[in-house]
Amino acid sequence: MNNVVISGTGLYTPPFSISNEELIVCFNSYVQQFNTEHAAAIVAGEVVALEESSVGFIEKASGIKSRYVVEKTGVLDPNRMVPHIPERSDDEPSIMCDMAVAAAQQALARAGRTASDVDAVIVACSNMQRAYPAIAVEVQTALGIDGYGYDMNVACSSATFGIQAAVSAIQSGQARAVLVINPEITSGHLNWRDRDSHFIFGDACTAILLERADSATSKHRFEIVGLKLKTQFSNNIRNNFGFLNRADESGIGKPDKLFKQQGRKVFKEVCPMAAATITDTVQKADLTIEQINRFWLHQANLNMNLLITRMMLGRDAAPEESPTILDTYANTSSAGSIIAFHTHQDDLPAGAHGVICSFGAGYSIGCVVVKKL
Ligand code: CO8
Repeated sequence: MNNVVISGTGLYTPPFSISNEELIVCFNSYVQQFNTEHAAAIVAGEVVALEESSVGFIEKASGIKSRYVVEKTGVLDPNRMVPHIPERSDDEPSIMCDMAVAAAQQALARAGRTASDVDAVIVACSNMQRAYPAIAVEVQTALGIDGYGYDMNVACSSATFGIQAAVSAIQSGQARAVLVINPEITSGHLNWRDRDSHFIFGDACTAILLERADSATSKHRFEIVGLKLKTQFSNNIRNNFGFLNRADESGIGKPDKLFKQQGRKVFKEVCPMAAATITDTVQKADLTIEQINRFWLHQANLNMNLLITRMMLGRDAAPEESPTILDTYANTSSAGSIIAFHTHQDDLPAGAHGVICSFGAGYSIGCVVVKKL
């Protein structure tokens, strides 16, 4: 079987950033407006008054200071709190395709490859903007790749599960090189009016080029030396948006058609699962956890990452051992661990080992052990 390397990565960062301060001004103005409009019903006990959000809570509970979005005026309008993303005609490239192409071109350039070297495109993310045709096929055509493409969704673990699919295709000889691309427009399916989660997410797109190790020439090669996927069903992170919604009018407009979670339960249940999965995958790669120079962890919550590394190492990880990008990007779902990998890899010497690990809805955990060549 062919050995496989990650030979290049790319990152598209949307043009707009929203600070916690900006977000709170909008959220609290919405709360004040709601409570004023429903004052009589609140006093009568018929409606529960909404509580304000705060910058201090967000930073302490999550470590998030700002997030990028594809459009911010709609999000920050208290009467709207949804991004303005105009529908495009069928003859124009979709917005997800545009983001994917930008990230993919960077990954190809970093790997020293062109479209003619690639046989497949996997677009893997939490939400596709349409059911079909697959975004991946549109991206494949936009990049000029003669091969095949398909979409897949494993929520926050879409990128690592996509890496596994690419590795299998390259190992078996089905493809020479595969692009795995993660366009996350989380701002479109976040409930910006929900105090518990309005601050959590941001938009971004990452791309990863994987290819046969024996023909890769990039300076940025990471060999895949271990890989494990794990899933366990949970309702604690859920989004009930889907094509059957229109078949029951009573559900239209309910908040469960957007992201919802039991954040505290997720925290408690996912941290030990992630720590155990990483430890097991590292051991199966004939390594010890102490031999891992870098942990590119899923970027949902700073306290989660501190706890997971402490559980594995028996001590606090140094900031450079477990890089943080969620402070400026927030949780970009499947793109998070790949943004950390993309932005914090160039200082590693040949022979260094690292772990890319995602965790999220499903539950789903994807762990990839790599060696810098
Ligand atoms: N401002 C002020 N106070 C608040 C706020 C707020 N915004 N929100 C809650 N509080 C208060 C609560 O009322 C509570 O008060 P009290 O103690 O009086 O009851 C107190 O703060 C503590 O509340 P919590 O217990 O909820 O707070 P936590 O410390 O647990 O922090 C977090 C909440 C940040 C949500 C934390 O639990 C967390 O990060 N959990 C993990 C979440 C996670 O990793 N989720 C993964 C989801 S991502 C994924 O799988 C991809 C899905 C697909 C993408 C969807 C895109 C939209």
